[in-house]
Formats: sequence, C-alpha cells, structure tokens
Amino acid sequence: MRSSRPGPLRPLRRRAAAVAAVAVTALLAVTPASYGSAPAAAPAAPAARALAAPDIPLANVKAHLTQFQSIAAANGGNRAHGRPGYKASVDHVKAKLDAAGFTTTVQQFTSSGATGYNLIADWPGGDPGQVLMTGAHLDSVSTGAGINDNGSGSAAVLEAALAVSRARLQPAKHLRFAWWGAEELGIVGSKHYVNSLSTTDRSRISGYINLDMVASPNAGYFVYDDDPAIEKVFKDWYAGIGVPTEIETEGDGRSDHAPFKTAGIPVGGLFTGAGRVKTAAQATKWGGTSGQAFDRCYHSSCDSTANINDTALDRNSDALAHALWTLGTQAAPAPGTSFENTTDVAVPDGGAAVTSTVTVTGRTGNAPSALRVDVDIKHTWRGDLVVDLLAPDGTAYRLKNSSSSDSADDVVAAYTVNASTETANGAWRLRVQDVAAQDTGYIDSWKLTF
Ligand code: DTR
Ligand code: ZN
Ligand code: ZN
Ligand code: CA
Repeated sequence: MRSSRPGPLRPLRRRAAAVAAVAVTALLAVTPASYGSAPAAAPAAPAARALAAPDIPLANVKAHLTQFQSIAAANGGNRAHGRPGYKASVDHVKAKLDAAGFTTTVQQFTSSGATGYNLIADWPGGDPGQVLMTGAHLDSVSTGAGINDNGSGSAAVLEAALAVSRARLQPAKHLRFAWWGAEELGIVGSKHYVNSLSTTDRSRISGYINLDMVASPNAGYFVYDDDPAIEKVFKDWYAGIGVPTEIETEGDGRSDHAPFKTAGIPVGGLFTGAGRVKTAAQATKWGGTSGQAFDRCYHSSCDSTANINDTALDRNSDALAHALWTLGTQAAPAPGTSFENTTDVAVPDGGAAVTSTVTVTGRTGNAPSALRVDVDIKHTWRGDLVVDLLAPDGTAYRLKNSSSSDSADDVVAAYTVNASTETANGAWRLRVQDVAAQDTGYIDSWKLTF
C-alpha cells in the first residue's frame, strides 16, 4: 500500500497518466555523485589509413645491445639502478632520441636511497587525447649487464622509435616511448610515472605495450593476455609468419605493465621467457631445448650479448613495429558509435532490480567524459523507478532517482555520464528498479553512444 503518495489511493493511476507522457530529454552530465551540464563531444580526428610497418633491421637492434654491453663493461659490469652504468644507459638512449626529433624528458625518483631515472620520449603530433605508450625497463640487476633482461626490450623499443622517426610517421594517436628505471627493485620507475600522472593525463593513455625479455636464448613466444585489441594485433602478426604463440600467464604484476593495468589502462606486451623451463610441447612448436630454462642466464652475470636469440629479437622487434603502426594509426571510432540492446526486460512491481547489458568492443582506452546513455523504459507512473548505469567494473552511475510526485508515464531520456575513469571495452549494464507498489513496466531499449 502506498503511504507516501499525497491524497487517496487512485483506482488506477493511469488516469494520473492523463498528464502527457512527455519524452524527457535530459542531457544531464551524470557522475557517481552529481549532475551538471553536458560538455560537447570533441570532433574525432580523421581516421588515418593503416600503413604497413617497416621491417626493423636486426643489425640496428643488436648494435644497441653492443652499446649496452660496452656501457656495462665501462661501469663495473652492470647497468643497475643507482649505479653509473644505468645513468650512462639513459644518456645513450636519450642522445639517439634527441637526434631523431623526439621530445625527451628525464623523470627523477628515489629508490633505496639512490636517484632513479625514467626516460620519456614523445613523438610530436597525433591526438594528445589518445596516447599510445610503449616501454621497457632499462635497468639491469647488479650481477650483470642485463642484455636480455632487459637490454633486448630497451633496444627493440628504441629501434621502433627510430623507425617512426625515419618514416616521419604521422599517426592518429600520439606516440610516447619510455625506458623505466629500477624495475628490478620492484617496478619502481613505472609505478612512479603512473602515480605521478593526473587523472586527466592517465585517461588520455589509450594503451601501454611492455617489452621485458624478448630475446631469450631458448625462446618461447608469449603474448600478454590483457587488452584484447593489443593481444589480437600481436597474435595476428605472429600467425601471419606461422609462429604459434601462447598467452603469458605469469605476467601479471611481473613487469612495468602492472602499474598501468592497476590504473585501468589497457596493456599488452611480448615475452620470450625467463627462468621457467621449456616443455617438450613448447620445444616441438618453437624449437629449442625442452627441460631447459628459456633463459639460463636470467639475473646472472652471463646475461651478455652472447645470451641473445637473434630470431626472437628480430621477430619481436618487427611485431612491436607492426603493433605501433596498426594501433597508432587507428583513430578512435568516430563519435556516434553506439552499442544498443533492444530486448525487453520486465521490471517487477515494487521488486528486485533488473539489468540489461550492452557489450562494448573494439575501443581502446577509457570511456569518454561525456558518455551518452539513451534509455527507453515503458512504465506507468515513472516516479516508481530508480535507474543506474553500471560500468564493466561494477561502478554505478545514478541516472534517475525515484519520485513520489512524478506521475507521468515512461522514461524516454538521454543522459551524459562522465565515465573517463572506466575502461571502454566490456559489459555495461542498465539497472532499473521499481521501488513502489502498483504500476509496472519494462525496459524497451537502451544504448551507449561514444
Ligand atoms: N620480472 C621480470 C622478468 C619476468 C618474469 N616473468 C615475466 C612475465 C612478463 C614480463 C616479465 C617477466 C624481470 O626480471 O625484469
Ligand atoms: Zn629481471
Ligand atoms: Zn626484466
Ligand atoms: Ca510500481
């Protein structure tokens, strides 16, 4: 029995619905806590056509490894955090990037009482709202030169960046490259970088690709199983050269993609294995030696230029270039890309909430700060209804509160939600609950427009 509604209980509140069911188009900015005015969506950059990536010359990548080896030899045998060999490595890579036209920044931090350095290199141009990042840790352990771990990733990322410069690439996205410090001390440098980003700058990073150990002597070909779009680019490339891949199951939290993933940024990467042993099945598909570690010199003094699988280094360098050219030149889908569910869902009278799902795919990065939500709910006395948008991670955004005085029928409305902290891809849900007895209805349709 309704107690809160003014006046006698009407035999049928549909009479109250004589009030015209006016379609309510409320372009309200909806955030988890408040409402505001809907900011206009910026026009998308024209989609650049996908270009074929150049072949990355293996000799160039190996030349960087030779340089890293020489730097270690000249600085106590290592390139570890806090040691002169690390800063010398940073200076070497920075000089090449400066000469190639990159805008470089050295970000300092402190770890274990020593100054650490991240090297960030921005390729001028591209949409600053869609930053595609690629990174590798440049530090070694203190016991050796760290040529596979992680000179290989650092050299592959460096040569990919230099290839972008040689090509004078003008991608739709803004390309940013990074060489991290103190990964071996606990992923310190990349954590410092991500934690130093403002929420806005974080939301502008559409994806992060990580290379850490990509030339292990007894190589496996592993692709991180994180962001589907990044994973697909790598798996398709390897399938194109007839090399099977496996998903990297141990990778979570094991390298510099971890802080990006924790921040909700789509991540991906490549890996050829560390101390784990190659199985017989893996040896059959990839060659190499079963029962032997992918890299027997992992974190050892023998991790030198002799500890490199040229084929794996070449393949992973080319795979990275392919990913940059593919993902970098893909502009976000033009605004107006909608995902809709038109299946009717009955809303129980005065009962439990119901949900309707749309699955968003094909996007990179986070949802926009002006995500449009159109709802069409057929329901007499719409004041009974509470309506929420649920992001893929479960975060609820209130679209409509119940009201004991709103006797009109139907909720046909458009809302704008600031969803910039949510990953775009995934299962979004509309949740509707009828919180008052009498009057019933159903979700007719709803859609998200990016
Ligand atoms: N922790 C990395 C090596 C490593 C071990 N497992 C994975 C998985 C994915 C990337 C890297 C790694 C290091 O020693 O630098
Ligand atoms: Zn390591
Ligand atoms: Zn490493
Ligand atoms: Ca009701």
